Amino acid sequence: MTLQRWIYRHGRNGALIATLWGCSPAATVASDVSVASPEPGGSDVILWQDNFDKPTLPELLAPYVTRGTMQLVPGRIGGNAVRFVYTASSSDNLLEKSFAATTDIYFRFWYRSSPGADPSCNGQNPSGFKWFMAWRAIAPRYTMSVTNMDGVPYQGRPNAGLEFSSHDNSSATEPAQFLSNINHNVRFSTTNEGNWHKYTLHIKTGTGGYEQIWVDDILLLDNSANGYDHAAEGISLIQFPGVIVRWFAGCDFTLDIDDFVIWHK
Ligand SMILES: [Ca+2]
Repeated sequence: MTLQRWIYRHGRNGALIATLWGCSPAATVASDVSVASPEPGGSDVILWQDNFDKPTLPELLAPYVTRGTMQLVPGRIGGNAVRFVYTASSSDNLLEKSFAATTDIYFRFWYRSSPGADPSCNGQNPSGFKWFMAWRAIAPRYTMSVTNMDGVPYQGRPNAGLEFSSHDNSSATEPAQFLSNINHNVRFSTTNEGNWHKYTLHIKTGTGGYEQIWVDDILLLDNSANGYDHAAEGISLIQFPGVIVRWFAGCDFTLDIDDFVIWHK
């Protein structure tokens, strides 16, 4: 086995060990094992971008259809952000945005919850919340959740607790929900300490389509090798940060959103 192949098989730890041995892995190998989340750049087409740095809440919300209770709060890197206040009277909170139908599309935003935020409310609501919904105009939508559900059909292990998951409602073969198959050590329940975290989603519709989710540049979910069926129609509307499937008293929390961008290659 060549050094490069051995490093590839053993990932970052392999590269570190090789470095400690005095070997110098080639730059091309390092890029193979690094899976940073995509960002718009170069010739990419920005479909929508918002830093939420508006002086008032009405101005901030003006470009969107909205639902629920929102507030203007300090932003991630200065400026402002939008806060969604989850309570018994406001458990379905969202921004909605339309754009040209796109079959290979990327979304990125930053989120910050109040410390200890728990959309399952101590497991009473195992469905969690519909975190990010990506709609086709005619065919069924995608529902990206934060959920305690194990997924149907069973994927061989129980949900680790409020995993980021994916579901193409148009698919007959993809589990609902499809769990974080690459890395479930990073979950909503490990990122709810009150700091900002980055969520990145890539959806490719149609034959050969798949979904990928990163949080804080860590690839959590990738079903590109699974060959699930998907409706061909592109995404043309999104809604987030979404509805709590069942609300239980005593679990109020807030969720802040900043620096949202939608793009395609
Ligand atoms: Ca901002």
